[in-house]
Amino acid sequence: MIDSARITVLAGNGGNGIVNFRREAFVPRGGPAGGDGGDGGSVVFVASTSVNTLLKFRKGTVLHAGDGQPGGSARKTGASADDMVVEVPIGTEVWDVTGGGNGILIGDLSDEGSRLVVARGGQGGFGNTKFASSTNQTPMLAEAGELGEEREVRLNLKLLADVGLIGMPNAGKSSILASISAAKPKIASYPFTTLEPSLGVVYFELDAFVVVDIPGLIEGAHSGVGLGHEFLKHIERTRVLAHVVDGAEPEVVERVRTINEELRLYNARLASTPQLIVVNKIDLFEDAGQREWLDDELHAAFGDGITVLFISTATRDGMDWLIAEMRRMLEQLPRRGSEGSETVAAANGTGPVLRPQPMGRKRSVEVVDKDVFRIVHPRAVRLARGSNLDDWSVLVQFQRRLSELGVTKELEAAGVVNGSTVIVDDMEFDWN
Ligand SMILES: Nc1nc2c(ncn2[C@@H]2O[C@H](COP(=O)(O)OP(=O)(O)OP(=O)(O)O)[C@@H](O)[C@H]2O)c(=O)[nH]1
Ligand SMILES: [Mg+2]
Repeated sequence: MIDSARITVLAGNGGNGIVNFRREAFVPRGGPAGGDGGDGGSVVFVASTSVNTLLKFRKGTVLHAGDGQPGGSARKTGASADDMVVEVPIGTEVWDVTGGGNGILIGDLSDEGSRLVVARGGQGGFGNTKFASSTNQTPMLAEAGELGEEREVRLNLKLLADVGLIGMPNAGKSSILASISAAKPKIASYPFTTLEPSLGVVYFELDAFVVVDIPGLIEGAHSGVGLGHEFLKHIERTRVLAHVVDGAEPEVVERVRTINEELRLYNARLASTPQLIVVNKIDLFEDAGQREWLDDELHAAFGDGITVLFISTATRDGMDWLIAEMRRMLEQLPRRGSEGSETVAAANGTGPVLRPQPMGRKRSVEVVDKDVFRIVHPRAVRLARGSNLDDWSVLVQFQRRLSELGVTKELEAAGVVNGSTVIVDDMEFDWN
C-alpha cells in the first residue's frame, strides 16, 4: 500500500515578450508593437474524494505544466498555458524536499476541494510596447518570460480509515482484513495477536475505502484493561464500525453487548457510530438452525434496524456480501469533510487556496570578485535575456532601465565604478 511518493513538479515558463514596431508607409519605425508573453501554467493540487491512494504517483513521476506562448506583433499577448490541476487524496501532506533532508511542509490538503499551488508558473515577459515612454519612443527592450518554479516534493498520505474492525480477541478481525485487502496482518489462534492497528485499502467496483484492524477489546478496555484502549482513538474517526464476533463461541449477544458498553464508556460518540454486526466462523456451525436462531437473537437484542452478516473467512462464505455492505453503509453517510459551507465552497473552486510563502526579498546585486559584480534582480535578468544587448543603443536603454529598477543604486553601493565589470545572465559589459 503506497502512502508516500516523491515526485518532481515543473511549472511552465512564461512566454517571452518581443521587440516589434508597427509598419507604416514612409515611417521606418512606427510605434512599438511588441506583445507580452503569456503566463506559464502552475501545478496545482486539489484534494478530492475521487482518489484514495497515491498509486498514480509512481517513482520518477514528473508533473509538467505548459509554457506560455511568446508575444506577437501588433501588441498581441501570447496565450497563457492552463494550470495543471492534479487530484490528490484528501489527507495528503505536501513536503518540499528540493533542498534535501526532511524538507518543509508546504501544505496539508485535508478538506475536500482545498487547493495548493505546488509550483507557480512563470509570468510572461513584457514586450517592447511596455517600455515606451515620453523620452523613449523606440524602446528596444523586451523581457524573457519568467521561469516556472521547479520543486521536488514528497507526498504523505495520512490514511483515515472509513471502517473500523472491532471485537474481542480471536474473533477473526485480522483474518477479515487480510481477506478483503492486500494488507498482511498477523493472524493466529491465540488472543491478542494483533498488537497495533493495521490499515488496508479495499477496492470495490471503481471505488475504494480504507479499513483499520485494531487489537482485540475486552471488558474494562475503556479504562486500560488489555491492549485495546490505547487504540480506540484509531476508530474515533471511522464512519462505520464492523463489529466482529466469533459465532462458534457461546453467548454471542453478551459478548457484543460487552464491547458496545466499552465503546460507550470510552466515548459516547463511538457508541453512535453506525455498526454492522459480523458473525464470523460460520463454517464451524453444527446445524443450519444455529444461524437463524442467532440472527433472531441479535435482532431482538440490538433492534430490527441492525444489519447482521454471517461469514466465514475460512471458506470465504459471505465475504463479497460483507464488502458490498460496508460500501453501502459508507455511501449512505456524508463524506468526511463534506459538511459545512466552507468546504462546499472549496469544492466549487472558490475555497481557500494554500500557497507556499514566497521567499523574502532577495538582493539585486552580488559581488563576484574584486571589481566584478553580477546583477541578479529577476526582472533585470529577464530583460537582459529578452533583449539584444550586443547593440549599444539597446544597452543604453537597458542601463536606463536598471536605474529605474533601483539596481544602479545597489551596484554603486556594492562598489561599482566606471570601468567595473558587470555580469548579467551570460553577458558581461563594462560599466559606465
Ligand atoms: N474456522 C475458522 N477459523 C477462523 C475464521 N476466521 C478466523 N479464524 C481463525 O481464528 C483465529 C483468530 O483469527 P485472527 O484474525 O487473528 O483474530 P483477531 O480478531 O484479529 O484476533 P486478535 O488480533 O487477537 O484480536 C485464527 O486462528 C484464524 O485462523 C473462520 O472463518 N473460520
Ligand atoms: Mg488481530
